[in-house]
Amino acid sequence: MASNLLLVLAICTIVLPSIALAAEYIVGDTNGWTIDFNYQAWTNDKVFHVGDRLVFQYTPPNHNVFKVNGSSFKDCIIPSSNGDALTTGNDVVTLATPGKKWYICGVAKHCAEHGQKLVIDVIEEGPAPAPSAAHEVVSSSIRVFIAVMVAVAAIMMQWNMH
Ligand SMILES: [Cu+2]
Repeated sequence: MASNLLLVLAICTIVLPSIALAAEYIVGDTNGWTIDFNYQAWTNDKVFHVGDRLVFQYTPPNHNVFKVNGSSFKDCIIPSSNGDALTTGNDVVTLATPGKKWYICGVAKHCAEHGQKLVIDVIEEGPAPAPSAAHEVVSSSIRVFIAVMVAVAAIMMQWNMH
């Protein structure tokens, strides 16, 4: 029991920093993935990094998600193979590579007539230089804090045993 706790704390020490560095974005926030929403404005205050995740939330089959190229995005050309669409209504997309990513809804004229399209620019893994330093400080303080907690817990358990 006591050693289980230590194990959990040790795992947290390793895992926490990586969780803190990857962000998850609900596309459109509480509006979700829908028609007549300004996704361009939604992206304005956001910086997307490799490793971050997008979550498209909607009620299927009202919408779906196709990842397309720039020209298909511009002209709302829906891919012919429906198998390429994400359709769960809670579609998680991990941003694996840097560069522009384009997403459109393939249902009816949602893209062409209702602006249900999203373009983002994903930048290289790890935050830009300045924020990076801040993140590093934060995550290493968390690590130190947890390490201290583990040490304290270990000492307290020893006291209890003897
Ligand atoms: Cu749609």
